[in-house]
Amino acid sequence: MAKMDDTIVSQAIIEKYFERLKNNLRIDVAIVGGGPAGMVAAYYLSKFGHKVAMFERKLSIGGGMWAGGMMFNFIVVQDDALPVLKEFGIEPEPYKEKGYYTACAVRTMATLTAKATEMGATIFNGITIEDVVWDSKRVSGVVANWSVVDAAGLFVDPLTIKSTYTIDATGHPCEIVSTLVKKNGVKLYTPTGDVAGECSMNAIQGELDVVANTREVYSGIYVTGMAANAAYGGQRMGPIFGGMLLSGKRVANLIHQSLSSAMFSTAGAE
Ligand code: 48F
Repeated sequence: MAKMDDTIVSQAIIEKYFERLKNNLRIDVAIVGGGPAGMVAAYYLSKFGHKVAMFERKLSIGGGMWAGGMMFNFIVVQDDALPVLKEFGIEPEPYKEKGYYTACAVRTMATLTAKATEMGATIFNGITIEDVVWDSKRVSGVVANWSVVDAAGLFVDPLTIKSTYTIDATGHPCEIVSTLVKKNGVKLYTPTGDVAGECSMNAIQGELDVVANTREVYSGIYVTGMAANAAYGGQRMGPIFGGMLLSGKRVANLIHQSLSSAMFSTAGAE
């Protein structure tokens, strides 16, 4: 084996990371949150050919999916979501009750991640999005910092990434849209003009709500997954995940339509 030089290991990591960071300063879509909804959106948007970067606060992507229900690491999906799983090459097991399927939570999340990155999506983990870029009319990017800076309570100025569209896929807290409202007092496209807040558990209704609520919530920013139900006041649904997958697919389709329209080309174009 050739003699190893520790500084070449460091140099390789530094060069590759900064190349990736520089290459993602202007993107078509910034996805905040690496749970199931965000990951499915990353896959489909990349498949459409858009430049997509996902920012995840934790080192491990996956959000709530890893833990199934109450840390029993299986998920349940229903008939409607099977085409999405099939697209990813995941074959869930039919349960004895008709219309219900089970899948290993860990394997499902790992596969969604593998396929999204294979399709071209870039993932930045360990990064918290603390704010958006806003010109008093439209959201046009995200403001990023290391999650450890936040955890340590340090004051360190963040860096900015410009994106034609932003997706809030932060799950139950709907963090990015909430920050947008709190800081700027904007009126959202929700019935109240504010983040309505998620309602209590009702799996059937929650699954319908999460797909219906997946949309542009303010100019330039969309909500998907539980963030959509938090924004529009939909119900929660627990460890049934079909709605998350369908919501991720829907937000990708909606943004693809907008990016394909005459209004915007790609974020990379000046
Ligand atoms: O919570 P999460 O899995 O959201 P989701 O995709 O799925 C919800 C389900 O897991 C489950 C459910 C199913 O029925 O109800 O709860 O809607 O993933 C959200 C991710 O966003 C990250 C967070 O760490 C998690 O991995 N996140 C939250 N805020 C930020 C963030 C932020 N400001 N910056 C970066 N990442």
